[in-house]
Amino acid sequence: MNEDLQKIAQAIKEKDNFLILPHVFIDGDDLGSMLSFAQVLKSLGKNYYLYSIDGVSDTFDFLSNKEEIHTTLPAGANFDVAIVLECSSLTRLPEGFDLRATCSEVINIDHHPINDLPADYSWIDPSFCALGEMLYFLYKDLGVELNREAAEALYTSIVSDSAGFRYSSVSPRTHLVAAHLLEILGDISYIHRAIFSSYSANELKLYSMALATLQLHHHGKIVSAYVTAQMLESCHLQEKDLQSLVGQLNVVKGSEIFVLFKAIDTNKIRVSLRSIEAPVNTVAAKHNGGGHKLAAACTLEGISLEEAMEFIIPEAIELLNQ
Ligand SMILES: [Mn+2]
Repeated sequence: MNEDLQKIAQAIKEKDNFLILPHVFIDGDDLGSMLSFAQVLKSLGKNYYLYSIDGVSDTFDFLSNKEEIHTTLPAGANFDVAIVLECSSLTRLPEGFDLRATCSEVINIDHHPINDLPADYSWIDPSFCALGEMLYFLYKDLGVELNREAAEALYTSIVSDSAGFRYSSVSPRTHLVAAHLLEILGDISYIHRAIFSSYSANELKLYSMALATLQLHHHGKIVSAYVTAQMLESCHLQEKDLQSLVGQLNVVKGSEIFVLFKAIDTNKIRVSLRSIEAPVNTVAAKHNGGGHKLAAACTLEGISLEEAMEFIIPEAIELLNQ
């Protein structure tokens, strides 16, 4: 049995008041993880508060109990334990939020390879394709029978982070977990449709604008595109609506690395990297970013979009030449 997991399960059994929070720019994996955790803590008779400054995007409107997620903390809030979800460092927490002042103990769970969050209990395992897949085993250890809501939330986590079981991070274990969730849920087609086939007209408009900036580098092995604040504004969208855009670049035949440049804040260029095989987190790490081998991100400050491209594209080329 996994020792880190067991220690976390024990800590959860002993405490009563929990704060559950993900990193900023919450994604489907965190959302499903938070909502499933809520169901599990409820069945254990614990008190909990779900906190994400980003709220819940329309994509996930189908999730039961999504209204349990709060975008603010009550004044003077204090908890026994914070359960921090895939947060590689304190800088990934909401600005101005003091983790230690708010929570006596910190549980840190992540499936990203690099995680330096100071915590009392950490369980970090990059062999899982989603945090939701990890949590399935924690809930099992806690002896909790998953209800429909928890199964729906966990399935959403796994499907979101694996792009519908398409990534190399998916293992036989992923499918075994999904099979059990499917037994509980019955029909899951509505989850796939909501996540992968539910673009708004504004989103499609933005995608067409971003695709118009498409560039091929290094004999078509690297694909890049960019989005500006003006594009977002003209489509009435926000940065959080861009999460799946970089994945849309992964359709060019023969391409291996996909880079999306986001020139949204003044003097800051956020870069999302995706890859078929090359470890793009090494490129992100050069600029104090992080992520998985095949999905990483970094922020370049004080430079223009053109300069950011001049930095990143040669580094991506170098990676392919290694
Ligand atoms: Mn994840």
